[in-house]
This record gives sequence, structure tokens and C-alpha cells, in this order.
Amino acid sequence: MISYIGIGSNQADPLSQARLAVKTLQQLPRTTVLKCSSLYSSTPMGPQDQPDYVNAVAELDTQLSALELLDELQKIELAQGRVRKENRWGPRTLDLDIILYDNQNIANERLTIPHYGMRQREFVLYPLQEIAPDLVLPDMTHLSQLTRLCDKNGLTIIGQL
Ligand code: A4P
Ligand code: MG
Repeated sequence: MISYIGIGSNQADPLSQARLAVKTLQQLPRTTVLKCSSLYSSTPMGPQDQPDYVNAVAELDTQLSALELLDELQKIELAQGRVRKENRWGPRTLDLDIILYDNQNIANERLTIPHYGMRQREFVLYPLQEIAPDLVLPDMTHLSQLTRLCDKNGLTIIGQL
């Protein structure tokens, strides 16, 4: 299955957090990292009294189920010092979200795929477009239709993975 993972960090050296996360993704069982976007700097969505984020998207080919993949991503978040807090959209050392999994729609108590925020978030759409310009969502929306409607909001490339 092809899956796209959103990577976000705005604490404890975000560039290194993102790079380490990709190295760990490369070691997941039954999984290959096929492509990585550039690293982007983005303005915080949500509370503004937090540092800018570093965001990227990785393309995986995996034989893990979506739930197995989520378990692995949450292990990586915890290993990199993620503390789950009550305040929504607050700062974090590492956030790994499953943006898309195969061409599937998944809705259960642990997973919503496509990720609920992907259609509006410049820090997901533009890195995704960089590595998958012809992507079509399960509901047949073309990624390019979404990016056309989405302001870059200061999103800039700051490095490579
Ligand atoms: N979950 C459901 N669907 C998914 C999915 N597709 N991928 C569940 C991953 N997890 C999924 O996640 C809470 C629960 O969501 C998980 O237990 C899983 O079962 P979490 O990582 O503990 O919580 P969270 O990430 O703090 O919550 P939320 O609302 O998902 O945060 P977001 O939407 O990820 O936003 N600004 C910029 N510029 N860049 C960012 O990356 N990120 C956030 C976090 C805020 N502002 C940002 C950024
Ligand atoms: Mg998350």
C-alpha cells in the first residue's frame, strides 16, 4: 500500500526531529520510504504563541495495516519525546499523521483517513504536491484543485531530509 505521512515539529530542534523521524520510518518492518518532500517552515495553525513548525511529507510503500502503521508512528512520537497534552494544536516535538493510506476511506475510533485536516492545510498540501503532483484523493478530488484554493501562508522550503 502507498501511504503518505505528515511530519510536524516545533520543539527541540525541529529539523533534527524531522530527519530522525524519517530515519526511523526507513527502519519500519515491511515498509519502504519511497520519497520525501523538502523540509518546510510554516506558521503555527492554532495558538500563535508557539514557535514556527517544520513540516514535511513522506511517501511509504507498506504492508502494515493502517492501524499497525498508526501504532508504529505513535511509538516513534513517544521515542522522540512527545508528551500528549490536553491543549489542542499546542507545541510538540513530533507529530506523525497518516494523511492517506492506499485509496481507502477509513473511519474508526482511532483513525480518520484521509486525515481530517489535509484539505485545508498548506503545510500538508504543498509538500504532498512536491512528491505526488498527480495525486487524486479517494473521493476523486485532484490534489491540484486543493492547492489552488490554499494560501501558502508563508510556507517556505528550508532544507532537505
Ligand atoms: N487519529 C485519527 N486519525 C488519524 C490519522 N489519520 N493519523 C487519532 C494519525 N492519527 C490519527 O492524535 C490524536 C489521535 O488522533 C490519535 O490518538 C489517533 O488515534 P494526537 O497526535 O495525539 O493529537 P494531535 O496531533 O495533537 O491532535 P490533532 O488534532 O490531530 O492535531 P493536528 O491536527 O495534527 O494539529 N501548525 C503547523 N504550521 N504545522 C503543524 O504540523 N500541527 C498541529 C497539530 C497544530 N498546528 C500546526 C501543526
Ligand atoms: Mg497527530
